[in-house]
Parts: sequence; structure tokens; C-alpha cells
Amino acid sequence: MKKLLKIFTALVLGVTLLQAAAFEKTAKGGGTEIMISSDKPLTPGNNKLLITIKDTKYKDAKVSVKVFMPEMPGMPRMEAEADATAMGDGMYDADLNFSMSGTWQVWVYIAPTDGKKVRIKTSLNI
Ligand SMILES: [Cu+2]
Repeated sequence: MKKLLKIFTALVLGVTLLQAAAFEKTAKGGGTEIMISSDKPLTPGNNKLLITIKDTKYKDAKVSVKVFMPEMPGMPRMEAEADATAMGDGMYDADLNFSMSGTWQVWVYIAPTDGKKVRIKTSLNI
């Protein structure tokens, strides 16, 4: 019975963790690492991205995100930008509109209160 309870608890925990982030990706740049995640699967249109910065030296940083898709045959360059909202504990929320499906370049800017601004480049598929 105890064993069953353990298995059940593990299952519930597992499902909870899965629901916690439908999308997750780490990216590195400027000597630091961030995690980009989303509660919901990414879709064309509005998405809320959560940026987690582990490095405590960026605790009170201003974070902004630029996403873009370079020009494609018969299609202009597409771009969206957002200032992220600080949620505490190195977490930042950014609302971004991805105007179509495909591969998007993601540039995350971290501007510490004191020191050099950092840019982290990555990409994601929608
Ligand atoms: Cu495109």
C-alpha cells in the first residue's frame, strides 16, 4: 500500500511538472545562462514567455526581448519587441506576438543596474 502511494505521488508530481512548462529552452550568452519557458505550448499570435535568469548579479536588471523572422521569399521581415515585467526571483514575463509559425530568432537583453548590458541570442520554433 505504501509503495502504491509512492507511485501515485510520483505520477501526480510528474504531471504537475509537465503542466508547469509546455515549452522550455535554455540559452547562454555574455557569461550567463537563462531559461525561456511558457506555461502553454507556443502558437502563432500572442504568447507569454517567462525568462528566468539564474545569475544573481542581474537581480534588478531590466529585461527586454526582441523576436524576429528574417525576410523570406515573398514575405517581409517580421519583428516584435517587449519590455519584460519583473516577477521576482530572477523571473521576468514578456508578452510577444509571433505573427506566423516557423523559426523565430530571439534576442534577450539584460541591462543590469550597474554594469554592461548583455544580449543572449537563441531561437524557437512555433
Ligand atoms: Cu516568415
